[in-house]
Amino acid sequence: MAGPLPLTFLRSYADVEALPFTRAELALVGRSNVGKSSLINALANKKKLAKTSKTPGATRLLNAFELAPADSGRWLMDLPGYGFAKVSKAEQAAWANLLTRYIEERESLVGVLQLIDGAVGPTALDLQTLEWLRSLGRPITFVATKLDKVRPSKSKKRRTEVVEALGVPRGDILWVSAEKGTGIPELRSRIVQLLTDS
Ligand SMILES: Nc1nc2c(ncn2[C@@H]2O[C@H](COP(=O)(O)OP(=O)(O)O)[C@@H](O)[C@H]2O)c(=O)[nH]1
Ligand SMILES: [Mg+2]
Repeated sequence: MAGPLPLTFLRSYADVEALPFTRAELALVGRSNVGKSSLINALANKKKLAKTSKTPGATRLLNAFELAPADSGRWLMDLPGYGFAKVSKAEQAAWANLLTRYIEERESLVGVLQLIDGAVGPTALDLQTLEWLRSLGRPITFVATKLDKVRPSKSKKRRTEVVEALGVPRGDILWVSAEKGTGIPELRSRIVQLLTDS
């Protein structure tokens, strides 16, 4: 299993046109507060590579992280989270537009990691997003986050709930805890495979 991913933060982009040519990109998609930034930090085993927040909605740009070596052109993208109610409708629409355009238009996008909050289970918005990703034919890897917050007595039921809602085989969902490190080595291997196979 893979050790920490050699990721460096490159920069943030406010629109899709500003992105340069790359070889392969993988994007983290999920609702605001699902644990996208924490996951990037866990993958790299660095505390402050990606900004995490108790205040959802802090990430409103396309944040590019590059897998070493420098200029490999293999990127992991932290995208704006969806479904954060505490900002204006106009601002929500702007973030959603950025996310939508990136996913629909980006040619070097080889796959999407869709994050589902394991402590909450799939939301209506998660399922709507999934339908959209499927309609675009984007390859999806499912990651259920915050495993440490699921009580052992509830774990079996929650796993079944996630499997049924997403409509995929049990083995297609990687359960992780950024906090405890559970499942992180497996996810690192998967990411390296996806980014270097292309
Ligand atoms: N217990 C627990 N909390 C987590 C985990 N991952 C993220 N969080 C917390 O969830 C909140 C949102 O995380 P963040 O990574 O900023 O989410 P983002 O909005 O999707 O980037 C923060 O308070 C994190 O500390 C996890 O694996 N376990
Ligand atoms: Mg974030």
